[in-house]
Amino acid sequence: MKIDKPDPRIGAIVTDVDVRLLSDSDWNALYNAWLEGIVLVVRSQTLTIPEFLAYSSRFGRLKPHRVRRTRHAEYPDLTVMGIGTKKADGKVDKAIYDRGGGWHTDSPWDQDICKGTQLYGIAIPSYGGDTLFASMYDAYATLPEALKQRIRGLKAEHVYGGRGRRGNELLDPEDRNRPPAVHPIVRVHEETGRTSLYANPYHITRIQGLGDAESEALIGELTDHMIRTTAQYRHKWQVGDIVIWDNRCALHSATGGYPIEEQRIHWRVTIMQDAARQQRAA
Ligand SMILES: O=C(O)CCC(=O)C(=O)O
Ligand SMILES: [Fe+2]
Repeated sequence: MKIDKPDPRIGAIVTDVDVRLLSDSDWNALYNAWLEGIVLVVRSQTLTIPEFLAYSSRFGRLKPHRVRRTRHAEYPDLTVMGIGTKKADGKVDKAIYDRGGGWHTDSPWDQDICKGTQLYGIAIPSYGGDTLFASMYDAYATLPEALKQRIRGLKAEHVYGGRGRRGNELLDPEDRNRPPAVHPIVRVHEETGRTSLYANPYHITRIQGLGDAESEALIGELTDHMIRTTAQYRHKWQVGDIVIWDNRCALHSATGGYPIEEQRIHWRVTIMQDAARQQRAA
């Protein structure tokens, strides 16, 4: 097994390994490379659904996604991304095509935030469709001191799709108006102990304890800072890539821009950290 880290701040690329046959020491090296690298890419895998789920479960408990209509019928822990980009009338289904576009973390609309998300490349278009990742450790570390002081102790509310409820049409009607989940804007990572910014630009609705205008202004200021970090990794997909990212300390964004007549399909799982760990961190 070979692990490359082109940028020490973000990204680890693993080759020469079959994740079905990992030794204990390779598993430990891989897990640590993920924690340090935030985004871990394992190239050239050939997995069945049960094999992908079994490997994913090594990172933590899997949770079916709130969007029910893209869950796999037989394996609800698995979401299939990218099916149905073209509607029956030939028009683009923007909710499917644009899914994951715009900087965000996954499931901040859930009170238990997820630990990681893992995608497996099944069909990859000939161009476009990259995924971007940004380190929120770096975003926090490079905040001006005055801003660090200002956000200390603040908490923010998040709902699916944020202020515009974007992508809400993917949800079943009974899931569309759930109450917001509340999370601290500054968080300490349960496993690395490092501090990061957690102010999801996409799903955030407001910062508690501030007036509307002040909350909007602060969200804008934090967003500008978060997406400007240079600690970014751009993933160019190949069929057989497994990519897992740490949702506790990174933003990501699908970049779109791939030909509509080509397929871009991924298997996807949401990986949770157990409640006890999260409570300890709170
Ligand atoms: O399709 C992508 O590149 C990313 C999708 C995404 O945001 C997700 O699966 O959470
Ligand atoms: Fe996402």
